[in-house]
Amino acid sequence: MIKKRIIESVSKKSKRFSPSKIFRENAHIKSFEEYLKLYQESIENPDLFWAKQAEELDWFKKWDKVSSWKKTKLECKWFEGGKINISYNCLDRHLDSRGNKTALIWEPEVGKAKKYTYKELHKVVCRFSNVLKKYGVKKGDRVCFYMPMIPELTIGMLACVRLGAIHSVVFGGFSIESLKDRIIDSKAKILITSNASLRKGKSIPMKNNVDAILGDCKSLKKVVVVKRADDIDTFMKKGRDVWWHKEVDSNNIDDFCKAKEIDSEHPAFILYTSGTTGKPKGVVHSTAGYLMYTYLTFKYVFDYKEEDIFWCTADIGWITGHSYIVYGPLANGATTIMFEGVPTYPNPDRYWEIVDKYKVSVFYTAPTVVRALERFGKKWVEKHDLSSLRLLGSVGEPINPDAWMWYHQVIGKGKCPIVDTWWQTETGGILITPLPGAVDLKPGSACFPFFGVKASVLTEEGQKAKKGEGGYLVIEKPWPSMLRTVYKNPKRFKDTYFNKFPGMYFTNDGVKCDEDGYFWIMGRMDDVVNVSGHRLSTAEVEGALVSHGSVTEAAVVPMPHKIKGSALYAFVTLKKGLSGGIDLISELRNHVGFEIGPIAKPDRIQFTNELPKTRSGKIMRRILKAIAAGKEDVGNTMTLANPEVVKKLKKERLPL
Ligand code: 7RM
Repeated sequence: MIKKRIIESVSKKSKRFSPSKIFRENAHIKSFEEYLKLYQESIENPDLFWAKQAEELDWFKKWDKVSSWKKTKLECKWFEGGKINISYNCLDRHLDSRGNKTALIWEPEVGKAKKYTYKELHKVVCRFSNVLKKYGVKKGDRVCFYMPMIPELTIGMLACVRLGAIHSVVFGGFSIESLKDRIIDSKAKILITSNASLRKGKSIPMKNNVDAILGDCKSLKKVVVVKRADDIDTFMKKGRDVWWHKEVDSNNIDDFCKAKEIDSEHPAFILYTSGTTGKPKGVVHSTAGYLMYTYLTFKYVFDYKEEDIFWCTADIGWITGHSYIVYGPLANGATTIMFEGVPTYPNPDRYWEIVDKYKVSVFYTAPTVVRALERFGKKWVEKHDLSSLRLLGSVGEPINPDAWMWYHQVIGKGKCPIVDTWWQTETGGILITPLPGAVDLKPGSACFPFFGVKASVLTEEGQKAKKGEGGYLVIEKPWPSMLRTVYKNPKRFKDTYFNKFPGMYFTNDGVKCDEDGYFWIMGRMDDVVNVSGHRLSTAEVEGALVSHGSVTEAAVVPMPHKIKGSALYAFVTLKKGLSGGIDLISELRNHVGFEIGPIAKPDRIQFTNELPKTRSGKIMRRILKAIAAGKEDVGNTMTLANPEVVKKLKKERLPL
């Protein structure tokens, strides 16, 4: 175990934290020079670099061509001609060397944990693949998951990719309306859900709620239901709904299912994510490139060692869970933890209890969690032995230096490097991050691009920004796990990511690079907001608000929030004759919860007769954002058709 304290060296500009000698010596990449050398190789000769890395995976057939990029068609391909299987790489290939090693630890909210060795996980995955086959699931078919954080979710995903079926996981916290849209868009054949989810020790029905939308989902042939709780009466429609356990445990189901040979570029999964406008888009990820990239980033960013116990606290309904609970860790043969509960139940030391219980060595969470737990004070942390931790990670939003310091000192006891990892649903894996043995950390900076990632900062005009100058973060060339398209919407793929700076991947994040080349991510430049690390679209929330009978117009903006990072602030105008009160506020919040999910409920709703608009009738969200943030100076109001409304809105502003 690494006991030595991290050496803190203070540079003139900002405080830096270097890894301890022991950490460095044991790391895969041991120095900045080593990182730079490999990085340069990966940029100058990407095909050579990636071919070498790809040798670490198991292939049925090796590729003919490492990579190709047709800029005009926006067609990128990796490991073309190769045949591979994600499930095989996550399971079968470990059976000889680590069959009895724990692959998955499932920690329920309350009750007894479950552990699966690689052998056991392989067996249940095979059995469920056979169940899917029995229901006619074939390569390319879509299978939708709407589940709490239970092992069957991981098992089900691995069973899909084993057959080349495309999974689409819908976060269990989204509403059934959101689920319906996603099932319809992807034309899923099968839905896998649970009879209940557990929250604060209570079972909450899930499948019974889902029933309300199933009639509208014509593509669905079967609904497989996991029995999470015994105390819920679950309606099962004959011929359509089946129990997971009955299917999987049936005597007719075989323990083995051969992993299909899948073309490198075959889609592995769709994951819907919020965008600037309208409906969420179905981000499509590939098979070989995605697997390659999550495998490699997991290994280097988390400096993976065979004896590690890795815990990523995300929900699998988000990309972080896909890549760093399921695929990255299992492709490496790691032990990965999946936790069903929340950080504060039954007490605010739940996470630290788990770290202690399983001797977690690498812990990966979001800044919002760090801030929320910091608020409860050190005493909850000090109840537990956290000495197993050797590395910490952060993801989802910029981490403020105060939270970074608390994470570093109180959780990491000053000895664990923190990898602040920047990436997106679309990028499939981590793109900007420190490598923990090689890089001196600056709190709040995601540091440097990963191997093969050509990241740049561009000005509005598309020029390279100067050191210290803010700009747009772009990735100049495809990397293996770049999204391949937006499901059934290539135009949206092009417009969202490749139009602003033709041929380059546009991230929609603002960034600046300092004099030492460190990247500082400044956050979204579009209408996407990160609320407690959950990615939401203000346009979508506005849409939900105006779909309520009493609302005429709505403008939703982010407002700074101490714990959540950002909260949602809604300005709402009502239909003639209506006046807003507490009851309507709670009705509107619930309505948004119903349309999108509880995480999207605005924290504040301010009613107004008018919204500030330009002469051409465009709502000036920039001004509303300043008002919500409580700024005295809201910027230029000259172009407004109704500048007088600003004063009134400022006066009636609702503080947090
Ligand atoms: C992995 C994930 C993507 C957006 C992205 C950023 C923000 C994520 C960081 C970050 C600053 C980070 N996927 N973001 N990580 N900002 N520092 N380390 O979160 O698709 O749900 O969100 O999250 O704005 O564009 S996501």
